[in-house]
Amino acid sequence: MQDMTGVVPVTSMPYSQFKNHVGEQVTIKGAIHNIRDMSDFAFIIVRTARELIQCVYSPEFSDYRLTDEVVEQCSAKITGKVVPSETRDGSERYELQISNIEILSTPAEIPPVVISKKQVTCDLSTNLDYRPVTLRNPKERAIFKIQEGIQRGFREFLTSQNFTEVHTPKINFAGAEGGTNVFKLDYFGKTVYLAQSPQLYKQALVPVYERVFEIGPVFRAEHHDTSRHLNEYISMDFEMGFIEDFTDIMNMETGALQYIMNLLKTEYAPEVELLKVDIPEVNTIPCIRFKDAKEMCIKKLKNITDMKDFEPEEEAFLFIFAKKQYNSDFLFVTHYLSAKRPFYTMDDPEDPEVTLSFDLLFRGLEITSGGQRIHDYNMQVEKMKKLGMNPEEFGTYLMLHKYGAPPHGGLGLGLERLTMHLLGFKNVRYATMFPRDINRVTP
Ligand code: AMO
Repeated sequence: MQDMTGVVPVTSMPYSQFKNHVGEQVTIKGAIHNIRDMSDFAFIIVRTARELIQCVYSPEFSDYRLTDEVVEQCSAKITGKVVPSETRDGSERYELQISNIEILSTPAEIPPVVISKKQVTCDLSTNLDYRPVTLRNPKERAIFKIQEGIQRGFREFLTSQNFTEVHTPKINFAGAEGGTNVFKLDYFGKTVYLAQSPQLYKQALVPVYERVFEIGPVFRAEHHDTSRHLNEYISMDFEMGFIEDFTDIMNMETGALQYIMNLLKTEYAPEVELLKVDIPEVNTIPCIRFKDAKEMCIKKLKNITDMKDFEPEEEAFLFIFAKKQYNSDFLFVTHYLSAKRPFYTMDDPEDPEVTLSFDLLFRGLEITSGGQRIHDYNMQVEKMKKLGMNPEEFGTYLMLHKYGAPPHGGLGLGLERLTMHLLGFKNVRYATMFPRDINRVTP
């Protein structure tokens, strides 16, 4: 064998390069996505990693003759001459006049769902049942390219702001968020829990790195089948030390969202165009206190029963309010009731009934929770006792406070929820590559 050089040349010519090779023979590798055979010639659409490339077969172009081996979903190496193609709107496009097709692999069966049309038209459940196949549809795969852009933007922005990327354990000694939605696991005879969030660990890392972030899976044992809850989702978290107050966290999130939306516009333009994504302007994000927002909702909407949180119709109303009043798709709601926030949340010293916390609503859906944390040891132990928790069970978490932590805070942003509302989906599963919910653990 020859020595490894560390270089793997791209063997497929990207479509963006075609304009520099008009009249030349080039080679692309991809899957045969669609064949439209017109007896004396055929349009063969080739799906490469991010593009669909139109290739045209005619016996006039070369000695190559199309065979029955060329079927949809076979992998192939196609060689042809780059020529400008005729477009209805006169826009500049190119196609390949095929001079050879080398088959690299052949599918054993025809896919059970049609993926070569503009859109996958089967119902959601069937779409998810055949996910490895339906994801090949350009619109389906574009969803997750956009999702990649969101994560990438979050990562790039925070890295530029001196955050250190970390990975915390997903098998934990306790649930971090309280409530009943925690998965229990038998761990060599001991009961342990799947991480509901990286909360306890990201806080522990503040005295180490000052600013940390994590993008990773978290688990919630949601017992209901809703359009916005998953049992496993990707949480984009950060935590930062030496904050002046919790508005530092909200400012940092605003910066991250500005960066993400800009990145999508520039580097994800093909997917934004394909999915007709309505990218929100993020200039400044307005803030409203929970109490004021609640009063407004009660005045405008009838039958509000939950006084401690928002019901979906209140969130929808708050979106209309933010849009009308501030022309914003985002709205920070602050100072949630202490009774509704987890044990690590800092109460407002001026009014201990409320917390120094916030949610971010995007087009009427909660996509983020965050706030300032308790950093004082005695205060944290007291709060745990008040909530009926046993501080001894949280000994390793409390090392953070016991051995000194700066004022700090952070947030968690649900990746699938942000993707869902950015793309205008009614169900979070459309924005989840391989969803896990109460009825689904495959594929
Ligand atoms: P919270 O529990 O509010 O806060 O979760 C943060 C964000 O995660 C998303 N989310 C979900 N997405 C899909 N399916 C679910 N079942 C689900 N549950 C939550 C939402 C939500 O806003 N530790 C805190 C964050 C922090 O304070 O740093 C936490 O996890 O978008």
